[in-house]
Amino acid sequence: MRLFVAVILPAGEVQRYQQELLAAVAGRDDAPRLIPPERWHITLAFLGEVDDARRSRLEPRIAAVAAGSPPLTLRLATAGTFPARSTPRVLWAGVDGDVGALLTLAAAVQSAAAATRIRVDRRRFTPHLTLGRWRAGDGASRGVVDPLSGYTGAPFEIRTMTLFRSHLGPKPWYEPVARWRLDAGSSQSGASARSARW
Ligand code: 3AM
Repeated sequence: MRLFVAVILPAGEVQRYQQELLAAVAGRDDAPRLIPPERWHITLAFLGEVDDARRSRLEPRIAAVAAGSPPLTLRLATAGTFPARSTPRVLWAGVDGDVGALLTLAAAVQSAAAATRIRVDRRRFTPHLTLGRWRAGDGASRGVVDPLSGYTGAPFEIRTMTLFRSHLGPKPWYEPVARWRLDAGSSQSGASARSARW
């Protein structure tokens, strides 16, 4: 199965940013194809195809990472495209706040995957929320970023991280298959990390 680890945003912030996004792209011919808000997430590690045996060795390692990681406070801020200079393919919203801790968390998840012999792409990790994608011939332009670049959202807390299974196809969807609490600093770390598993 195709897996990735990500954090998701509170519904209130998703709703608020969706308004912002729709206002920014409404009526524009150069807008990307938007990702439905129910699929919005901030990827920590893309794991690719993982078989059941590896997944069962991976999960306790990720649980241990979560148990040792503090909750994070983030907010959405700025926007950009990948690639940054040539024809854009991906429109994203940036994050600020506990970005150092988010990078540490992503590196720890990637190490957990590597320890399970899952090959992860360790290219420079830029935390982002993918909002939309352009396909070749879509008439993409970076101008869509301008109305979003001044946005600074309200701070929100990230208290969990999620292992998603990615189902590809005409209507791709992401199935949460495990979720762990970010539990460092909690008085009952070990126990609650285990009970948070589903
Ligand atoms: O959160 P975003 O949208 O940045 O782009 C895919 C998405 O990231 C990424 O994993 C997330 C969930 O699908 N992804 C998909 N295939 C990938 C690959 N081969 C990949 N990331 C790296 N390498």
